[in-house]
Amino acid sequence: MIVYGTSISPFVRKVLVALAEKGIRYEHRPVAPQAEDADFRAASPVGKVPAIDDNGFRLADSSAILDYLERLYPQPALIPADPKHAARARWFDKFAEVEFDRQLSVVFTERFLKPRLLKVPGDEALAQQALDQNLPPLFDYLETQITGPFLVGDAFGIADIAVASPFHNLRLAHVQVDAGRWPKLAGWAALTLDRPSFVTAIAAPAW
Ligand SMILES: N[C@@H](CCC(=O)N[C@@H](CS)C(=O)NCC(=O)O)C(=O)O
Repeated sequence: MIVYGTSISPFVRKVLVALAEKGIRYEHRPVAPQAEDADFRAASPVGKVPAIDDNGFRLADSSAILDYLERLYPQPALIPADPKHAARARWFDKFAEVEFDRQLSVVFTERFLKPRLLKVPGDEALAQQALDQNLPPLFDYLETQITGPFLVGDAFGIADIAVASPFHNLRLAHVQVDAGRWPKLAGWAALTLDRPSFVTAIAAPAW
């Protein structure tokens, strides 16, 4: 299986973590979003990362890819069997992308991507607004949801993968979750990012 996409993308990281959790061998091609690479563009019609090519079966979108991996390699399960747990896991997967990553990517773009990679100044006011106003309500919500080591049920799964993945981008932007204000969230994020699968995914090449 070929996995396309830079490892600094939280969505690519989701796929790399799931592959590591399931012990699936893969070849990683760390292309940038919208790269001209023809094989990548064949797998990702709109040029977003991640995408995969599994012996000619091409697929984009981290959630679709995680569903595919789960059907192909059911063990260890990353999507709960219990209907309510499965539905909540999907909710967190969507929450991570639609609510959480949208705000967090402002911080990541202005404090990391622009100054460090694109070599242009970031808009610090935008980053600070996301940190002061937009992210805290989302952190407040997550703080109420954490009752143990896993976000849903009693096993690690896609909810943990999807929500923890963008937290590494906060680290890249030198932002720490305030453990005084959100102790459960800070503890859960640190524990999850320390899992061997996350360590492997984070160490994967970015370019
Ligand atoms: N729903 C997609 C989102 C993927 C996504 O937005 N990836 C970003 C990088 S983090 C991207 O490729 N952006 C390029 C673009 O929007 O043109 C997924 O879960 O894979």
